[in-house]
Amino acid sequence: MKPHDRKYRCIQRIMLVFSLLVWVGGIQGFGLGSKDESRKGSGDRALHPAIAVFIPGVMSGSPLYEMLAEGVKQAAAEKSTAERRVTVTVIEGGFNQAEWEGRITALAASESYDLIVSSNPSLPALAASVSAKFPKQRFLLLDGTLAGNPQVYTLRYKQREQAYMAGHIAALVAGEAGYEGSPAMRVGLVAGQEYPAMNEVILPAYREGAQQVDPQCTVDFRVVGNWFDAGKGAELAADMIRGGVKVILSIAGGANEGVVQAAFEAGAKVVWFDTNGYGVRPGTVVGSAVIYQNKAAYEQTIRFLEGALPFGKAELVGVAEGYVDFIEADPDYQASVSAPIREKQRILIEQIRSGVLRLEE
Ligand code: RBF
Repeated sequence: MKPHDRKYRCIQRIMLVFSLLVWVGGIQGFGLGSKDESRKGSGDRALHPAIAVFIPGVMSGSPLYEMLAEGVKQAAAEKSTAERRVTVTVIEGGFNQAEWEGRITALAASESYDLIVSSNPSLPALAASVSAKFPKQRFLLLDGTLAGNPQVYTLRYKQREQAYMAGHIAALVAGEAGYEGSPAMRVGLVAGQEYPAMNEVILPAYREGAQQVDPQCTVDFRVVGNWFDAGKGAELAADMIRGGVKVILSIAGGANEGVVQAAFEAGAKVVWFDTNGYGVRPGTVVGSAVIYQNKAAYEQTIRFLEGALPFGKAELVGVAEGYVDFIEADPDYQASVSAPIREKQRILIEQIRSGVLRLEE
């Protein structure tokens, strides 16, 4: 072999090795690129939808939040296949309400979730603010209302119906217990905090329902100041009971436990809100005016996963639509409330269900 041939072969080999290196590097580069894409989520997410459930508070003690997470998870499980995994991440926002907008902004900024689900009357305003900064982020919000924002769908419950049924049973049971010493019947309401849905819908409707039983009935309304302090709940309930209140509606999250304990110790009664609460303290809880938020969360998540959730729309559902109810079919209700009272409550529920009694909002 001539020296210049050897040189030529050598150059050829170097070029071959070089082009192989470029080729392999190219593949690796492409591979890294696609991994990056999936880390950001966009490539993978078209196939595998990701949902964040933001709990404005903590789940424990707040039935609406427990039902929210349950319904979303059920829908995700049902819509997941080997090819299309739907993931659900539940994030507890904690009790510091000043932090919620920052937490939701961070969720949107991560670009990790196709949908942020939450539940609370204060959420639509926060979502409106975050949606303006992140035009691709979409929200499914229950127990609140906002129409006309193309990134937000809301579903609110007819809480006038729910609170009216609670007031009606409270006054019936209080009437049977008697209100010796007081000039007129008084029923109690303990709330976690004051907010428009409480002051403008729930409290007035509770009073209205009680006044259908006794037009002179008044409401002793107390506020815990947070959604967790069971000691404060017990203190407020005990004070009410000393003042002659025999039945208390408790809407105070974790503080409900304190209200029930105080009522039990004093022989007073409690009406439960949002879920079936008879089992919390059988014999003390005499009514359960509920919202089927697990059903709503499940159905609306299914709608989203099918591409059919009407963003921009605000819907309102109640007894007639099957989302608000009063639980009668429970042995603890039947054991702790007399037959004549249950009959009167049954008639009221029937009137609301059939539309004979219309409680518009
Ligand atoms: N309800 C709860 O049970 N637990 C909570 O932690 C809770 N936090 C709330 C925070 C805000 C800012 C507002 C406006 C309401 C909150 N509620 C909470 C009340 C809840 O949205 C609903 O009105 C009641 O559960 C009655 O259905």
